[in-house]
Amino acid sequence: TNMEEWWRRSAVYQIYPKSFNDTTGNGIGDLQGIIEKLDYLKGLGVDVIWLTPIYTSPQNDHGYDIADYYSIHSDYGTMEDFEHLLSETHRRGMKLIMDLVVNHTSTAHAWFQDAQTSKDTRYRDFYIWKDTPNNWQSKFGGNAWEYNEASGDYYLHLFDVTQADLNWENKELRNHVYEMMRFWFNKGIDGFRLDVINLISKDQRFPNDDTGDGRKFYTDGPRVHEYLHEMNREVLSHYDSMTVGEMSSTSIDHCIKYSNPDRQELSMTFNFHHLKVDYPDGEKWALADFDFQSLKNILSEWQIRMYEGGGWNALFWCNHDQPRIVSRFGDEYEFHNKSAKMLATTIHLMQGTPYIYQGEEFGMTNPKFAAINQYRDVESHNMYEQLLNDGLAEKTVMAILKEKSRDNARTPVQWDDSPNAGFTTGTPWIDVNADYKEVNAEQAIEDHNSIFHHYKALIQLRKDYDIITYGDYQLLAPEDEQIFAYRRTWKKDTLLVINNFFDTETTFACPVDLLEKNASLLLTNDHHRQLQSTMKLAPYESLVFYVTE
Ligand code: TEU
Repeated sequence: TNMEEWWRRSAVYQIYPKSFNDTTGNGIGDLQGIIEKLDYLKGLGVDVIWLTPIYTSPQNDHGYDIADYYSIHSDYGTMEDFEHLLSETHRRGMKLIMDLVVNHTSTAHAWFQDAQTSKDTRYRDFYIWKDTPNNWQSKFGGNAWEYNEASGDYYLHLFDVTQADLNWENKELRNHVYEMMRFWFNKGIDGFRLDVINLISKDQRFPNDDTGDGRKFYTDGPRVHEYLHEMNREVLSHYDSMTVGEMSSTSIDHCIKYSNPDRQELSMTFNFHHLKVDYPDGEKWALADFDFQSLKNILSEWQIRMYEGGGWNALFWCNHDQPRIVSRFGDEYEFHNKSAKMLATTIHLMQGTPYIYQGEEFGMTNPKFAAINQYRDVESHNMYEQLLNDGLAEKTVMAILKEKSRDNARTPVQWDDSPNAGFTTGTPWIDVNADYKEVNAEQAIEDHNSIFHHYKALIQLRKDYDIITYGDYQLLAPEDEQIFAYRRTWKKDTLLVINNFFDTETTFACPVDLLEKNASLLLTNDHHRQLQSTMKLAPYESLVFYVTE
């Protein structure tokens, strides 16, 4: 197994272009806006930039509904702007990956426009049609089948009604996808993030699901590994690229298969199990504190079993679908700085490739919208209706959205304390978080004790210490109700990572074998100190020691 690939040592920065930086004043971020901020990203130390979809799209799901894979959405700029962005990124020694959305297209895509006209038209078989729908549910609420008047059949849409699922059983469709991927690679991009890629192979019997919503019939489906291996052979193996598969409700066994290099599928996988520890009984649209023991157990199990199986994890707390982590598992008030740093340390020093979502690096928080018309996300609006129909009070529904909506991650990046946080001179497409005068990038760069400088230090540590990339993982104090501590081991080195996840003091007992050796403090969010047998930890204190012989 080759462990030398560049992406194993990289830190990735995710950009949601619509909310990143607007240079035209239309309230929507654009590619020029990204180019303006490349020096900022270089200053942070990131190696790779991932752009969420920038292709031509009706924007019903903000670009995850693609109408044309070969052109740039006009709000974001032109193909020349994209080429300029790519060369400016490369010129600074960074790489760029695109989002590949091929589980579905927009119903505005030319293939679907043709396919919907009749049962025997050219692109009919690129989509999934049935004369009677089964009971599968859309992930955005409601039934997953939509009636099409013109042809008298139903088409499958696992997401929005304007996102029609593609039929991967069709070899011609697959060839079109591979050709499109080559088009982008030949422009010089460095890889892809693959949207819900573990959903592309559906059980062809399309059975009713008597005990669920249908997901067991298409999650990590019957032919998914065959398709990804084919994609690797046809496309990926011909380029020095990285790929990260977004895996919905997946398993460790499948992720080992997706990412073990011997199988020639993908570089690494995202999974979401550690972000469901605040879903009571698995229900996203309900409120609960996060279950700290589950969080430790899930992250540890993925660390250990992916290591043993030769798989590779993408490490992350945040993306454009998740609420802000400091508002979620940290404390955005009294301990904003300390808890954000503690959370960053916890995830960045595990094995895998870390991802930072725009604004996370200086501690952006959930916006706490008070009115339904402040929300933009189709899922939030669907769930608002559904929860009201279920009989919940409006107040309760709004309290749930405030914690759970994907729009929590989608407010404009707060660059400085000028109007609209420096994001736009116009009216932003979604409201700016009211805390931008205190929480913004400019202020964070100036303050050497800021969250930003902590992220920068974590990225640098990964470059300086091989153990972060290669070491194995052991959970310490597994039963402790407040501490998430682990040790990494690599050759003669040990890394000891100690995190207090709560706002009260506690005590950590250091493993005795480490006390005799020479330990140095690599990073903290508190005061400088030595490794001792019993250590009192302040609220949200985080300590990283390096021990070598
Ligand atoms: O998300 C897939 C996915 O399953 C989610 O995280 C989804 O947001 C969640 O189930 C909703 O509760 C990906 C993209 O990241 C997301 O933005 C898109 O909306 C979705 O695919 C469809 O393309």
